Amino acid sequence: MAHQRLKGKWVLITGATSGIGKACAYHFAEAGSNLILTGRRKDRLKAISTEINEKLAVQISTFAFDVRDRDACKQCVDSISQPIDILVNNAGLASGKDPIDQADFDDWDKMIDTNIKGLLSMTRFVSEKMREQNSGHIINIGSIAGHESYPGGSVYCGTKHAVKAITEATKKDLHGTEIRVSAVSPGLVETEFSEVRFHGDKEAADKVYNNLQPLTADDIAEIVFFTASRPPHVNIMDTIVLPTAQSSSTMVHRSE
Ligand code: NDP
Ligand code: 8X3
Repeated sequence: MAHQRLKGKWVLITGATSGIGKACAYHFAEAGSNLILTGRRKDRLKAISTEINEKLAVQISTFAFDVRDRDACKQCVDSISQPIDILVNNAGLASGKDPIDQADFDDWDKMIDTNIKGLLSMTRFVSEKMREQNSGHIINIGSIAGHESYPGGSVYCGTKHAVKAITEATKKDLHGTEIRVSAVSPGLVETEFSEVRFHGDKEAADKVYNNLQPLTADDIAEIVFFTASRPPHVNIMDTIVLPTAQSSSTMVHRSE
């Protein structure tokens, strides 16, 4: 039944070239949803859509652009003629984990421009269309870092707290319409996230997931899919999902 609800729907996923976004693409395609996949890496977008279409006869459009480029966001949304039924605002990153007095300004700009302003641009353009069609669902990927802050995460946590606030305010802005607005807020998920955070330092990235069972991108995609596949009168506001071995941003149990 839940799968039936999403058959033939058009789902726009930002950051579909890796991790959670990519896993979402497969989950929605398996339910028969059509996909609009975006991200900066064009080769990956092509490879993922080819792989999905080898198994599943869904329609897939791809748009390679940087969500920090507002004009490119607008061009992407303007050029989609189908109704956008679901927007998964997933593109995002952590860059660096330095304390506030030592952090790099470029890292800050990247996180703020991508996680907040990129998400806002996509929401701005897509929500305008959704209001016209009086339907749609915006699902923002937040984080446990949007609920509690940790040392070295001042700006990343700040951006994810912003995602929480934006999700709540967007719901209120669209009050009285049929549009749903949700967040999914994961803890530790093993993706390319930590490699990006530590600027390609694979050893530092691997340490994050050492001696614990982290969440997988699939675990989160299932929850995004669950959120999207509720009946139209059900709006899940936020779901915090942690690995069993994690009890807060900083409490992580590692087996010896
Ligand atoms: P990945 O690094 O595996 O994926 C990030 C995705 O975002 C990639 O597809 C990347 O595509 C895209 N992206 C990054 N910057 C931009 C940009 N400027 N423009 C367009 N696309 C961009 O990490 P995750 O899958 O883990 O991260 C996805 C989301 O989940 C992020 O918002 C992250 O903050 C959040 N999250 C992750 C957690 C984790 O532990 N992994 C936990 C909680 C939340 P490309 O490089 O091709 O542009
Ligand atoms: C990603 C999870 O704990 O590294 O949002 O902030 S964490």
